Amino acid sequence: MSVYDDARAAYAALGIDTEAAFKRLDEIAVSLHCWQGDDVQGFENSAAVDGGLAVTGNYPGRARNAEELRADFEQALKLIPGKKRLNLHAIYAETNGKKVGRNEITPEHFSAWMDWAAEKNLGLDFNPSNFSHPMMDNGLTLSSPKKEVRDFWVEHGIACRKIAEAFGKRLNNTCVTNHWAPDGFKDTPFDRLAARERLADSLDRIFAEKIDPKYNLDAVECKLFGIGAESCTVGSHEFYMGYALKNQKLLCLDAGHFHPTEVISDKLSSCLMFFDEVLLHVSRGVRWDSDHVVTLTDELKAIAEEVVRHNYDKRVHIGLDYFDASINRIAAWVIGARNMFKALLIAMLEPAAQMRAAEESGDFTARLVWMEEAKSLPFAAVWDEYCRRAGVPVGAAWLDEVKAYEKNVLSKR
Ligand code: RNT
Ligand code: ZN
Repeated sequence: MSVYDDARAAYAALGIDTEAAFKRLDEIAVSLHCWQGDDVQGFENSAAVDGGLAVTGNYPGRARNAEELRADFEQALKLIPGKKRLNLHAIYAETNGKKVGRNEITPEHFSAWMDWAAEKNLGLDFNPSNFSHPMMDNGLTLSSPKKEVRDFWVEHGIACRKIAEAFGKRLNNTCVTNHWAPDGFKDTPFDRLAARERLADSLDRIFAEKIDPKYNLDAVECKLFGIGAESCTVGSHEFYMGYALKNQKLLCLDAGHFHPTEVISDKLSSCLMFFDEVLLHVSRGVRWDSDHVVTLTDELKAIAEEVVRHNYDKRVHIGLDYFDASINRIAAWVIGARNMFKALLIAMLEPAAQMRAAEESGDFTARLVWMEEAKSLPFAAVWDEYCRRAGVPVGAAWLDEVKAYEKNVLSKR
């Protein structure tokens, strides 16, 4: 008997089918964010990263161009089981050295990405890049009081939706486009409403053209505060919750965008009563930072439990969002993505029937016992088997491959 066989039998004794969990997990995609590979720099040779995004660390080997980023990503893909997608930002356009305004980018500037994604059988997701740009006006983009600033970012948003539509068509795979604007105020604004009205108006203009949801779905991402936007964020949770519901957009919930004890796992069941679909930016907030590498925390497990317990497999689009330049960037991708899949698998292996029965009969003692018992079930053996069947390294063995790649490729940059 292998370790997996033992684990499988232990789960079966509780009425849990590990093989069914494998099949279910195979169908859930996780969208990996390209920006972990190059510290959110993109290929524009633009100034330092801003808009409340702060990437710290100077680990050697950052991807400096599209070829390097794709090669690094391919290395990461080999080490992660499960269905993967790639999430791109507009700043990753390839313009052949030509300066192309963000309001002028077209699907052509992403043709190499599309060819590559088609070859690798990867779905693509997309994001307008409303940061690190001279058209940022005192931290404002879509909500700037200056019409020319708003117009520029509206044109950018429109251009991005066209690119996303092209992704969806070319790959025959729906693209999710996430619209996030860092707009906010360091100090207390007098008129919060005016800024919010301008943001809503700009969004209306971006979304004016209908795009077939088969090709592109738009999501809007809120935030409560950020670096340089401590006093007011224009696109707050209430703003986007209202906007998205009224205008039938997806709501994007980023795990690092709320107050430190506020969790998105608790928001899912409420939001999905009223939204058909939501997008997640799975991240890990630490004090004032919203973007640490995703680890197997209680909150990550709770997010996965919500998806699994309520059968949100098709209604929750899972994306990762963090950036750490202080460790090997490929390892950062692998750690976060493997943890996301692992958390989903653990959730699929919980003694759900026992917990539900205990809760329904009002036996909260038994419910607590089962919740605690779930924490020491042999899921590691099941996870290892999942990795083995997917043809990716088991346990920490993947690190050897990352180290070899670092030695042979990254260290030469
Ligand atoms: C920032 C948002 C946003 C970005 C990326 C780069 O707080 O979370 O999603 O991290 O789009
Ligand atoms: Zn995010």
